[in-house]
Amino acid sequence: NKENNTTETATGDSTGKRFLSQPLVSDIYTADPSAHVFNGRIYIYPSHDIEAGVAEDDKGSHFAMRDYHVLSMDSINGKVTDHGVAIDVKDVPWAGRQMWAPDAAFKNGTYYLYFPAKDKQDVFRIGVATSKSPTGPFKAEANPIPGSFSIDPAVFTDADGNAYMYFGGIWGGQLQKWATGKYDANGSETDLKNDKQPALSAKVARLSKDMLRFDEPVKDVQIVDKDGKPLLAGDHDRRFFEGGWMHKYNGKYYFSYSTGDTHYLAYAVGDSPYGPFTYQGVIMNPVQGWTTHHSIVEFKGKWYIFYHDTELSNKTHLRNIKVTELKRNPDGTIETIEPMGK
Ligand code: FUB
Repeated sequence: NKENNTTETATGDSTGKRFLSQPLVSDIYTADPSAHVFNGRIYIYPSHDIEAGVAEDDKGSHFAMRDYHVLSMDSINGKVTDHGVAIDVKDVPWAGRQMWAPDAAFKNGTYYLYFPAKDKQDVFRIGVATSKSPTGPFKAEANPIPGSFSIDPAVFTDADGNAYMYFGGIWGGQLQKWATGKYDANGSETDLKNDKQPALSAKVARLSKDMLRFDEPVKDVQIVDKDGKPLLAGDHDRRFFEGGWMHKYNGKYYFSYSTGDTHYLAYAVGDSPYGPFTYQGVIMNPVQGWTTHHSIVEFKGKWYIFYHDTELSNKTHLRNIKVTELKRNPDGTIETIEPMGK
């Protein structure tokens, strides 16, 4: 285990840029932080970025990660412990490459790690691995979750005990290749190329009681505007791209996500875990780096957003995770965060 000190003060790099928060760890590159509070401690399940020497392309081939580390801390400004390798791609029987953004859940004494990876046919699937400890090591199931596809699983457990997986991502995340319900290897590498049609939706499915399977057919996560009309594919400032997350506040369901090529973290609110979700606005303006990805968690009465940028490397595939407070207005709307400071 390694420990790092962290504070939540604004920092600047050698070029004089201002950053709202500083990296939580600096001896490995980390991204896509999914944070949870288990037994009063914060556990973070990030991607572990590496320099794999793969050329950059629109498919995200340069994000060639091979394992996951779990990080933890007992307070937001406290020491961060790196618990080492929790699972390696070589220990996942079905996986070929690219361990992308994971998430975790806890139920009945077992911790579940959910993760996307390309299978041996180079198709993204979502796997699950289990452990009796929040920090692993995690043991992978022999096969990906049946019926799973694309990337970025986020598992939300509602007050009634039902757990739902939100997932999906367009472009390199391959969601557009599943538009007909079957994988089309020759499908577009970006989106459906029809800006006037409703945008591709994130997906949601309730998980089985054992947390290892989908318990129902996968459904669309519909995001609509204030008039109830689906956001269109050409609406790049607002439409879903990847990195979905669900949290509940005052009885409302907040679905938040990245807009990808326009680099916003946006959110939409609904009355049920299935939506529809009405677009509300931007949670975070663009960070340094192409990707933006987050999680939202309540800890000791305050809400926090974990996110990443590229402060340490200034390279889009070598990212570092950060945290800052998430503030809300009295009506439940979220204040927009400026990650480069003010
Ligand atoms: O880390 C690889 C990919 O980059 C994630 O799956 C996306 O959400 C983006 O952050």
